[in-house]
Amino acid sequence: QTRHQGAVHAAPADDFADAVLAGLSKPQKAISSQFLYDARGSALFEEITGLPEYYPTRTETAILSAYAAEMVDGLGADGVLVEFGSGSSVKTEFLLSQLRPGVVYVPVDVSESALYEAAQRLSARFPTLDVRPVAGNFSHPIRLPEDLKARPAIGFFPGSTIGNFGPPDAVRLLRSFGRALPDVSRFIIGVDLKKEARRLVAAYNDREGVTAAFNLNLLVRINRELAGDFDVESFRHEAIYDPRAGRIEMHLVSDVTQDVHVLGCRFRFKAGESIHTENSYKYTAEQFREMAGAAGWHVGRLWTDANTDFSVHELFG
Ligand code: AVJ
Repeated sequence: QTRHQGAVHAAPADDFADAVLAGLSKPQKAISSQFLYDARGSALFEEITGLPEYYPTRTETAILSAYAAEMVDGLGADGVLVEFGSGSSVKTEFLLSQLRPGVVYVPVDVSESALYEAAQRLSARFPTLDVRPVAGNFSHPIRLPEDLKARPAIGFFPGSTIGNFGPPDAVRLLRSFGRALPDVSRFIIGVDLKKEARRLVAAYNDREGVTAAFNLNLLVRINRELAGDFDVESFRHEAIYDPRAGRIEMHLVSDVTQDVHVLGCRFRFKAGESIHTENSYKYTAEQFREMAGAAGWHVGRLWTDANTDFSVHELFG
């Protein structure tokens, strides 16, 4: 079995149909993890964040709630907070509650409905906050509103979403965040840390099977949106830790030899053959700092939990 070649890039093809047809045509079938998040996938991910085995969300939340004041110290009333891939902006509230009246919050997300709902909620909770949503995919160049380009800014990228990118892509993404932000900016980013393989695998293979449902939902989505005929029952979720690459890989493994059709194209699976659906890289604090440096950032403070399960880094442009 050669399941370790062929990286899943976080955004080569934005179009779901193109990504699926191209991805299923590769020797190691692979579909980018960005496509796991349809409405059902997003709801299942929310459920994952509350699972006992899935430590990242609760650990990062605890770090943000303890150190929010330090993270945004010095940002004046003319400041801007830019969040990349803001989603529901739940973690952002810790930072927003520490900001001066008049500060502008710019959530950037592909989902316009998520942007709208977050803007409504945050404007109600923080009446003096100026919310200026930007619709866009953070893995493409983002344009800040013209009048904000010379303001002091803090970029925010929580959730260890950076973990979906292997080192070269992570460096490229960090560099593009630097280009999107005003010249002298601070960047606050959450990064999951390397740890015992057993705990990592448990976090991506929970006992309740929520992560399995999250992964298998990709096949349900293909069936619905791309006229697919995947027999979902004949695929199983697999999460493995590759210690050399330092990453969790999620796969959908076919239990049997079978043909599947998507948009009229036929794809063959041998028994045991998989579709690679996600990489979740784990970085030591030193590895992450090295990548940030390679992307042109200066490193600042580092916040972690007592167990050093998760890290929040401060970078400077
Ligand atoms: C949202 C990319 C940070 O890698 O931990 C959770 C996604 N996949 N369980 C992660 C995920 C399976 C998550 N990120």
